[in-house]
Amino acid sequence: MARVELAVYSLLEVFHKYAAIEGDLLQLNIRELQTLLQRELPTIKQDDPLSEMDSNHDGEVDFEEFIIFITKSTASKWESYVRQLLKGTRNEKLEDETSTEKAMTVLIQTFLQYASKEGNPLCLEIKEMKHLLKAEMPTLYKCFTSHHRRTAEIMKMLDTDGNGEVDFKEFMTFIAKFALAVDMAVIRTVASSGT
Ligand SMILES: [Ca+2]
Ligand SMILES: [Ca+2]
Ligand SMILES: [Ca+2]
Repeated sequence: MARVELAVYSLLEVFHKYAAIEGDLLQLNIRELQTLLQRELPTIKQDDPLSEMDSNHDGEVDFEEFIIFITKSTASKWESYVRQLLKGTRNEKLEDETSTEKAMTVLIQTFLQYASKEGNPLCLEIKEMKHLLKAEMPTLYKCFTSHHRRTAEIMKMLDTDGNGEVDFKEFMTFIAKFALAVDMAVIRTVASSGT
């Protein structure tokens, strides 16, 4: 079903849709950023979103800065999601969410679905990690297997603290790296097509 890849593509799409409104096509200026947050992430209240996100202080938000912000926001969404799940107060109302919120929820739900199969229900053990990648990130998985990457090597990329399981934060760090690589590949393709 490739739900994770589709969620990442929709995050890319949202960034570029708003970044292309005016000025630099690959950066969000303050106006574009405010429009994006109002329309796509209405529940996130940010007094000064630009200084929050603009880590290189150039007055604009590039895709890397955007995806890091999304990663952090998804990680805090994960925490409240799991808390509600444990209390049994979780109510699914995906239809009210914007495409960006949906992408974040899909990342959380897909991770949980695979993580809860065995061992720690909130972490991916190696087999769960492999199943998730194979089914939900098939393009990346095929790329790994065509380079003869072993599952243990792939696991090392995700399990950055080396404790033998992938927690949600580690997963989102991996997703951010993947999103950046996809974004760069897309930009390179567009640039080389001479438009
Ligand atoms: Ca910046
Ligand atoms: Ca598990
Ligand atoms: Ca870990």
